[in-house]
Amino acid sequence: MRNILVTGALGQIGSELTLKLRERYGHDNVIASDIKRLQNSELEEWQPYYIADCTHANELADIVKEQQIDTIYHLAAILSAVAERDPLNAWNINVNGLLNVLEVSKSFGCAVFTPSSIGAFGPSTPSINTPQDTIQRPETMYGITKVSGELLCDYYHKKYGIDTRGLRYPGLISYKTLPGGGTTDYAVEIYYEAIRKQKYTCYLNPGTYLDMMYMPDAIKAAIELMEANPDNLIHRNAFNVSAMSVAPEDIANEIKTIYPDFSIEYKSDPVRQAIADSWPNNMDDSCACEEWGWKPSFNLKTMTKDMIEHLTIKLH
Ligand code: NAD
Ligand code: AKB
Repeated sequence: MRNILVTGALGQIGSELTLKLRERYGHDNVIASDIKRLQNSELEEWQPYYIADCTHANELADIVKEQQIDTIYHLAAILSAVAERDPLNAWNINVNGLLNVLEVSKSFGCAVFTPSSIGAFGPSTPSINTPQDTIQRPETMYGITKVSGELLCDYYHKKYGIDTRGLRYPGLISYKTLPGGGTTDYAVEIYYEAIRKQKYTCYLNPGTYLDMMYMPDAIKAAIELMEANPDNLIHRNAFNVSAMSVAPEDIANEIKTIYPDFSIEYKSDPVRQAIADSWPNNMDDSCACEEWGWKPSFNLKTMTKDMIEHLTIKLH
């Protein structure tokens, strides 16, 4: 039986992963935590819930000890666009927060899942079919924290035998919780605006190809990786995973098959455009396929249909 702690549980991934973990391992065996205080109306849905700041190791240690946690899904982090506005805070949360999780896991023998990102690559990385093992010289603070996180997780596995595992997620698209300030957020916003206004102004230029994935696949990947036979894992902490490589006009064209009057225009934001231009167009995720059987279930067409169906209910 697993006793799981999720940090950053109220974020875009955590709000869906926590529910899935509770379905799979039993509601009370999955403890949600975040730095945010819950509204009264949310309390019942989220219990068991703790307020915990990952930069305070003692707060994590107290929960792990009290709840006899054996597995931590560490999702608390600052995303790429927000990180560029406050790089020191991003370093503190993304790196020192992870170090605290790893130290607590060393003390109490927990397994750790930590997401990395396409942001761990940079302009000198081959951008087409980006290999699993390649040049990683990111030029954003987010990317620097993500490469550091991959290396720290490898270090704690090799030196202390901690069962650390992780994925390089692409941009994630979902309808439940809005993204937390990344470069790929447009790929969520475009669906909301398609339903609300039938038009969208995109902050990335046409032709900006990036890897993307629908949230159900992202959740499936995290759970499958954590359940995989460790003997088969060579790349423990930073598996490339992708479901599709798309540019803004590809999503717009797919939305038009459902809303023929939908239109997109472009007004590039220089900061996010520069970040996107430094990331891969499409990653090679064959190591994830070979080592633990990764296979996405959604493509652009099936994801768009599902997003629009769910958002139509949510927004009306
Ligand atoms: P998010 O911004 O939606 O959620 C992060 C959560 O962490 C928020 O609820 C926030 O309140 C919480 N948090 C912030 N500071 C904290 C602190 N000091 N202590 C505890 N909690 C704190 O992020 P997300 O999209 O859910 O991302 C989760 C992880 O996945 C991150 O490591 C991110 O880099 C990675 N990732 C996300 C995507 C994506 O597209 N969503 C893609 C690649 C990688
Ligand atoms: C971001 O854009 O910062 C995230 C990511 C791809 O890591 N969505």
